[in-house]
Amino acid sequence: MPLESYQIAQYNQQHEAAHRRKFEFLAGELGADLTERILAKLIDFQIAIPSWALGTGGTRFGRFAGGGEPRTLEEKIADVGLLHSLNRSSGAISLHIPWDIPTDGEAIKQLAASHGLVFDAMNSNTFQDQANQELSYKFGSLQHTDAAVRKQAIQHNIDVIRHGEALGSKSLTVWLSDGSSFPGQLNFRKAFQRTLEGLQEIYAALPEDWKVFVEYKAFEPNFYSTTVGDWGQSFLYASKLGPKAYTLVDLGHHLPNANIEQIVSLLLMEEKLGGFHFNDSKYGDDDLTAGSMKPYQLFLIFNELVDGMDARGMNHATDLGWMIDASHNVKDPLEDLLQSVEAIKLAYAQALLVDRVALEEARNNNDVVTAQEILQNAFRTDLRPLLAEARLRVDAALSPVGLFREQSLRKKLIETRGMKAVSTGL
Ligand code: LRH
Ligand code: MN
Repeated sequence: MPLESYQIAQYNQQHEAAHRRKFEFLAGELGADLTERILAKLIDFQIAIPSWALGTGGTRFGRFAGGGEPRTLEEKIADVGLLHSLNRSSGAISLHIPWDIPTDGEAIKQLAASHGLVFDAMNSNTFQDQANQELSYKFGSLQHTDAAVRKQAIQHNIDVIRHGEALGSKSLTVWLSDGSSFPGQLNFRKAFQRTLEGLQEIYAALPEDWKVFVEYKAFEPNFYSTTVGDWGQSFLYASKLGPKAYTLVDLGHHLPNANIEQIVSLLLMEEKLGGFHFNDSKYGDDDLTAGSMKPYQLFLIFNELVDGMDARGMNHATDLGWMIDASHNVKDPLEDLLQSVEAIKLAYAQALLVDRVALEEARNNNDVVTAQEILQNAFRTDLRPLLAEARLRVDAALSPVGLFREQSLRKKLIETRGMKAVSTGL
């Protein structure tokens, strides 16, 4: 492990005085009760790291590896363990099969536990053809007109569930790239029916205490229709499948200017919101750092989440799947993930700051200005000292990126793994 706990303690000592000043001032503004309530919520809130985003990402135009990337599942677990030691907020890893097949489930489970990690949702992959694969997914998987291709895809998802059971995971995310690229290519009704039948066979293979997340996406890699193309279609599948099926909201999977916070509030109200793939985007499924393009939207999404989850008495930390799904084309993958976790927890903390009684009163009085002021005051309150204090109280780094840089951790990873080390994933 390139980072020891004494190095974190030493770093925090050097930076504690400045932190204490900022934190004391903020706590004075918020009051002790609210401060402690938000701190307790922040400390419990863990975000799963995608195993496919620990290396450098790329596009069809190019990929510029940064060196020291994890070459095996064991090295990926060590990297997520490093993130978790820096922010004590990344206590889970979400695996993608077959990019990360755990050959020895028990050994992998113990290795993860030694880093304080558990396994979040498993991800299947029927959007690529593997070398040893018999039938191609060129024209889709569960929607395919050929029953043998559908059978192959169903079996793959069942295999992924079995891998997850060995690791202690409790959920499966199914993202289907299925769709069409030209008008006339696909019978939408039959594609829906075939996909539903396939998902029903996968659903039937779920252990009693598991969930399945149906992830929707507007376009790419198909550019005319996507068979699970929006929240309505995902909601339809999840409703027809049964109580263990939910929708999964990847922030980058919407058409421009979609009101994602409204979608979230309704899926939560209908008890069909399963979880998130957090990232940000300006144009398409850009998979950029969470909160890097539209931080106010991320806050508004958490504002609906806190409101809707409290309305149903849900546990913020455990009742939904909190996961990142990003790709790092120009940034250090680990620094980028640290920034995403920070942005997500900042939006959550700001949502916890909202005075919901005053907000409802303003809404009932159609006092639009006051309602907006209440939200923007929370969004414009700098709660970063609160996030730093939450980390300090659990022996994480006051500034995770700061310590990652100060300790030259990427350089140390390159020294052990080399510049050419390449990670599986996108
Ligand atoms: C599809 C997606 C899906 C993953 C893949 C890596 O765009 O968001 O969640 O399987 O990215
Ligand atoms: Mn995703």
